[in-house]
Parts: sequence; C-alpha cells; structure tokens
Amino acid sequence: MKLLLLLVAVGLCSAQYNPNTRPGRTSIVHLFEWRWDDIAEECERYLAPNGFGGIQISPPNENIVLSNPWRPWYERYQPISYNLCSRSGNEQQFRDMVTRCNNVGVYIYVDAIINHMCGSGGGAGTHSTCGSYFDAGSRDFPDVPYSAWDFNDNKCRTGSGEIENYNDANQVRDCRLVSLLDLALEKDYVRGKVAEYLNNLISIGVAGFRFDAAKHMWPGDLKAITDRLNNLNTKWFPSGAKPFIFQEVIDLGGEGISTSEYFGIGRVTEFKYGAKLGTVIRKWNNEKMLYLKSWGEGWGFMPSDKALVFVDNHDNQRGHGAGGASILTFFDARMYKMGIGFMLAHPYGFTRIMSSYRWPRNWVNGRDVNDWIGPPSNSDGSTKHVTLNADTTCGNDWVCEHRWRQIKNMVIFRNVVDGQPFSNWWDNGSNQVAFGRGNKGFIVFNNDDWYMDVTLYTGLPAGTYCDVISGQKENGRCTGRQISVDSNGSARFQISNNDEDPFAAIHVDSKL
Ligand code: AAO
Repeated sequence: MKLLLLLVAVGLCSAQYNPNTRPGRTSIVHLFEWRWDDIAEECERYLAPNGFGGIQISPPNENIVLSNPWRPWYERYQPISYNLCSRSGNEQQFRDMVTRCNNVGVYIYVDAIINHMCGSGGGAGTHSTCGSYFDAGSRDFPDVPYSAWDFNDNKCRTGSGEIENYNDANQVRDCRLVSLLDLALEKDYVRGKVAEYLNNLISIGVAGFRFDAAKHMWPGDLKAITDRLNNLNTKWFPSGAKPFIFQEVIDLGGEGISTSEYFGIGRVTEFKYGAKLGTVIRKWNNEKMLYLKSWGEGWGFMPSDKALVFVDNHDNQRGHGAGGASILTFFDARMYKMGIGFMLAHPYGFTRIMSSYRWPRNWVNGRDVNDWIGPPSNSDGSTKHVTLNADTTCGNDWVCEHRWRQIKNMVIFRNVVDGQPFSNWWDNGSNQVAFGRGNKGFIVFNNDDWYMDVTLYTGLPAGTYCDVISGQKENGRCTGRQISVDSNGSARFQISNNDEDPFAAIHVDSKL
C-alpha cells in the first residue's frame, strides 16, 4: 500500500501542474506580441503591485520574416532557429526582462514552438529575424542544425503530406499542420535539440512553458523531452522546482485525440471553457447563467487541477483555432468583463488573462479578413512601445485588458479568495446569479433584461465593503458603490440591467 502511494505520488510529481507562481498569486496574463523591454517595465510598475503571478510571452526564438501578408503576427509560429531574437527583442533584452520580472516575483512562461519549423513554402534565404540562413525546400536549418532527416516527411501517410482528417491521430501527429515542417520528435537528436533550447531558457530563469500545438505531438515524445528538462534556476525558485507545463490541445469533443492523453506531462488548455462561457453570457442556445451552478467538471470539462482556462486566446479572438463565434473578446467589452469576472471568481482551473492589441476587424463571409494583422508597428516593421495614458490605460493601440479596472480587481479577488470553497450559490432561475468563496469574497451578476434588487447571504463578516467592479478602495474610501453586510452576513444588491457593468464583487480586502 505504502509503495503504491509512493508510486502514485512520484507519478503525479513528474507531471508539472504547479505553475510556480508566488503564494497568493493565482493568474497569469498573456502579453501577446509585447516587447521584452515593455514587459520588464510592466512587471515592475503594474503586474507585481497588482498581484499577477506571471506572463505568457510570445515565442522568443528566431522566426521567419513574412512579407505577404506583411509581418503577420503568426510568423512567430514559424521557427527558423532557437536563437533568442524576435520582434520582441534580442537575447540581452530577453535576459534583462526575465531577471527584472523574476526579481519582483512575476514569472515568465515561454510559448514554445517545438512541433515544427516554418512552412514548407517558406523559401530559402536569410529572411529570418536574426538573419540566419535556411532553406525550407531542402529542410535545411543550419543554425540548429536540422536537416531533412529530422522531419516527419516519410512518416506521414497522407497523399498531401498535410493533416487531412482530425479523427486520425496518426495524421494529426505525423503530418504537417497547415504546411508547417513537422519535426521528428521520436528522434533522440531532435529531442536533444529541443531540450537544449528549453534548458537554455530555464537557465536564464523562466518558470515554465506553453507547448504550442501539443495535440500534434505524441504524448510519449513530449514526455521524453520533459524528462530531460532541468530544475528551475535556484536564484529565484526553490531547489527541485520543475518547469510548469501547459499544453495547447484543442478538444471540443468528437475528435480522435483527447486532452486526457496529455495529463501525464502537465496541464492542458480547456477550450470548452471559453466556448461555453461565451454561449452562456451571450444567452445563445437558450443558455442561462443559472446553469453555471455546476460549472467545471459538471459541464464535462477536464479535472480542475489539470486545466488551464481562459475566456479567449490569441487565436480564437480572431477566428483561428477553435471556439467559434461565441468567444467573448475585448470587442464585446461589457460581456467580456462579465465573463472574466465569472472566471476569476470561480475556483475551476488555473486562469490566464488575454492582453491584446487592436486591429481593424473586418468580417467577410464569416471570416475576419484582417485576422493576420501583426502588432502595432513602425514602417520598418519594429513593434511599437506600449505607451501609457494618464488614466492608466494603454496607448498605441495596445488594449491592455489586464489594466481594465474590473479585470485587474478580479485578479486581486481571486488571490484573496484562494483556497476558499465555492459557496452560497443563489439564482433567480434565470440570469441573475451570485456565489461566494467561503467567508472571503462574494460576486453577483445581473445578466437579465430587468432590474435586480435582492438580499443575499454572502458569508462575509459584517461591515461596509467597496464593490471592486464599479470602483475600488482608494486611500480608505470607495470610488464605486458601497455594500453593507449585516451581522447575519446578508447584504442587499441592487444592480440595473443598464449599469455600465451589471455585476458587483466584494472581498475581505475591499472592506472599508
Ligand atoms: C500560416 C497560414 C497558413 C500557412 C502557414 C504556413 O495561415 O495558411 O499554411 O502559415 O505557411 C498560427 C496561425 C496559422 C499560421 C501559423 C504559422 O493560426 O494561421 O499558419 O501560425 O504561421 C489547429 C491546431 C492548433 C493551432 C490552431 C491554429 O490544433 O495547435 O490550429 N494553434 C497553435 C497556435 C497558433 C499557431 C499554431 C498552433 C502553429 O496557437 O497561433 O498557428 O504554430 C479544429 C481542430 C484544431 C485545429 C482547428 C484549426 O478545430 O480541432 O486542433 O487547431 O481545427 O485548424 C470547431 C471544432 C474544432 C475545430 C474548429 C475549427 O470549433 O469544434 O474542433 O471548429 O475547424
């Protein structure tokens, strides 16, 4: 029995579910396409003071430079080498960012593109972000180096060499995803090169990885690679700490590959989460917030301790990947804030916030024809800095959702209620719902088309609280609405369906 328990414990420890965030920091933010020097500043001036746990950064390695269309964001998903230079900055800027963010306890999670190199039609030359030579046609990437032997061209069994059928797991893993040259990760040499890249990042001080396109890699190959990874840098992390791993596997059900195949390696993205939450908040398909009472595993999601959750990501906010039209984004700001508010208040999963740039969305026949547009940039292709406005929002077309008061305050809410149970659920049988987290926090939504005026048991100690959605506590005073919790723990909530944000949230740190 003891041996069995030991084996179970060892098995679980070898998978890397722990995000390595500092105690009491429970969310990460994806600073999509940000420059390393801007991220370093953001860690010091905003993310650390507001309790963010870490950052998913865009791929830091050398990638192809595309000119038709011009410098799309997705060129960064086409590696040329593992040199650390990209539109976000060079190696020295990368090291500086990791050091400065780590020093204030905000950790870096690298988007690791290890399934493939550039597209098969990527041509030959030095059109790459550090100027390294490559030849996609002959599969030659001398800066790694990889050659034709290191790709799956002979293993793939489809006529086109492309993935043709997502129900066939062999195709999905052995053939090319949208023409991207598929690395032979079963080869010891290739595994070694990938591990060397990731270990270099670990030595610099990163805390973990997003495995891009994990669904397109065999779990056994990923396991072999993660088994070669070093422990985290003890300058910032406890000795023996392993890199956090979260794997991008799209599983909305009904395909040949399921997320559970990847639990042995680390966490997995739960794409059902954003797709379903968007449907509920939009009130499509007769969905109601009432049904969120059983949110989580009750909705057929993976176990909470395996899940990485988000309302939108860099793909599905622009129609790539999966999720479809229900996905909420900053374009639907009012519903988006409710969705993020719900996610951050609910205990399910490890949460990631999206932080975007604006682009001129243009739907033609159900597709955004501007889905390729890269980050705000200068005419020479360099990415623009994130500037700050007087009201703390961002300029230069950076949306900075993570700086929206409602979102930032809910990141703090989640930290405050960490470890507390889901409790005191209430609903009106429709779209007015409320729930608490033990005796630490309480949130109330009115997504119906009529006024809400209810007195609810909150579980909180008596006192006057500041609603952190309509305002926040500043210098001991509340800039938004105040909520009084009586000696029985009950409070009256009046929320108009016409309020700018039809929800309210209080927690023990927002008590006046
Ligand atoms: C670009 C061009 C291509 C060109 C290629 C090479 O767009 O035309 O061939 O360069 O020259 C990103 C962009 C791609 C871009 C690529 C490389 O999104 O457009 O290609 O960089 O520059 C699949 C994968 C998933 C992937 C997602 C986009 O499984 O891993 O496609 N996401 C990651 C990254 C992403 C990146 C890559 C991977 C590549 O986050 O940014 O691509 O590094 C089904 C499958 C999914 C599949 C989707 C889309 O989903 O289940 O696994 O995702 O199809 O193909 C319903 C279904 C749902 C279904 C969905 C869409 O919702 O329920 O299951 O419909 O059909």
